[in-house]
Amino acid sequence: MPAADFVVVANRLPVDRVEGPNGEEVWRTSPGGLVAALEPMMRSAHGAWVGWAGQPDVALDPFEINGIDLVPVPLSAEEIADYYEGFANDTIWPLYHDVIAPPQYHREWWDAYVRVNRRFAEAAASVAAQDGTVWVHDYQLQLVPQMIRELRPDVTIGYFHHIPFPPHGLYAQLPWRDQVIKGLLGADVIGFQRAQDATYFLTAVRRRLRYEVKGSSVTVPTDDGGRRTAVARAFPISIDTTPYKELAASPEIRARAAEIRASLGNPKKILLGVDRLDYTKGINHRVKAYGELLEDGRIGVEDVTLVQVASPSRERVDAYVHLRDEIELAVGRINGDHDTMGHTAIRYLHQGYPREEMVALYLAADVMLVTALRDGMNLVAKEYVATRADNHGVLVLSEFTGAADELRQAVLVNPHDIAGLKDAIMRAIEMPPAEQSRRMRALRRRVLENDVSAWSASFLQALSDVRRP
Ligand code: GDG
Repeated sequence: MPAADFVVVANRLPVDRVEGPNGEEVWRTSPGGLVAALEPMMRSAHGAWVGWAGQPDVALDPFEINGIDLVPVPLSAEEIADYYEGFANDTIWPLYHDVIAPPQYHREWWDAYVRVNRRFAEAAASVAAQDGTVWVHDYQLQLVPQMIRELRPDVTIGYFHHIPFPPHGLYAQLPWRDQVIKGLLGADVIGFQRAQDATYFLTAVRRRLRYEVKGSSVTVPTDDGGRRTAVARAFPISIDTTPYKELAASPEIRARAAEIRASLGNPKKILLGVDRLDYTKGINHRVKAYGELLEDGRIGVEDVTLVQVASPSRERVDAYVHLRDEIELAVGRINGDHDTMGHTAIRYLHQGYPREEMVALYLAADVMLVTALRDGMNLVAKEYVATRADNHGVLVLSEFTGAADELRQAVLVNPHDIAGLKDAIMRAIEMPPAEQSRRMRALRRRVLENDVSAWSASFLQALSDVRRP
């Protein structure tokens, strides 16, 4: 494999091992906005993607799929438990999402995180071409920028943080708080979803390391007694709008949306939630608000149905096991109290679906409920908007998502305020078509103009500006 001018480093490679037509195992690319955004760049510059292939205890040689060179990083089952499920998903994830669940601090998890981050950094350093560019992604790999810089001072390093960065009062809990920000500062550009996240990060840098911060620039001392500049600012991520627009226009998908409505008994209004089953997404708050509206008699099951897709996620982490129990208990109670033979209150689906079915659901939904308690961006909100070509439909959106900074014409809510959330749902259900259309038009303009390729272009531009000012 030749040296790569452009290297992406992410926890997962953009592929899954699936069963082929003759029962044999084959690789299939997993569709995602990130892959779509980076594919053109990966092909034109010679590109490589470094990440875990998704199977524990398997060592694989680099291979190519659809013109992208993939460099698998092996992880043992124990490392997945300690580095990924442990430190990434049970320490950093809850701490960075406002401690909605209590973060667990374990020194063995941290040790595994350091060890695995070093392995990713070594893999990236060994494939990057002289003076190449490396783009590291997300909270699983916060130490990688600095580790790559030590190994390969010639390369330009970018880092993008997909989740929130917490206020200093919370960040300060982290026993390894100085090491983590030093790790991130190894990058030339550190990208965040919201301006607020960048501000919190810069505050941590000033308070903990006492480095000089001016605007979005940090002066970082180097080992040889010199100094360099790192830039930390917001680059709100978006979606690849093309497949959503195309699927939404397809007659088969439109027919499927009508079929979904019919199978729910053709209620007047369908409310929809689509989330990974995660405590940050506010699924329980949404279910509670909807249940109370039924209880209060403000809506009836014949008229308004809630469809909730909660796709399985992190099922070996305790907090997720408990969350699932809580949600399913609440849904079961509400359905038990309110269902009729012909109508269900909540159609709850603990399943993952192909993208075609997701788009059919978006088309069938009159109201999209995004009630996250904290969310880096929330792409579901943008996907819903991208599919609403007729400018109908209402997005109810939590203020605590990155998307709320951009999607100001949504019905914005504080999901902790159940009374306010109930009123917002009623307002969405009753919103006149002219108002829906005025809001949706503005939302669509925003999402379609700022798609994921605009996002990656602006990040890469900032990266080349900082390296060659
Ligand atoms: C992290 C940050 C940030 C979900 N269920 C199914 C399915 N999905 C797709 C959605 C959407 C994606 O997964 C979820 O993206 P979100 O942005 O909503 O949330 P996270 O997974 O938490 O993502 C987040 C994001 O990174 C990007 O930076 O926005 O804040 O937490 O695309 O459609 N897709 C299919 N079947 C499902 O069942 N096909």
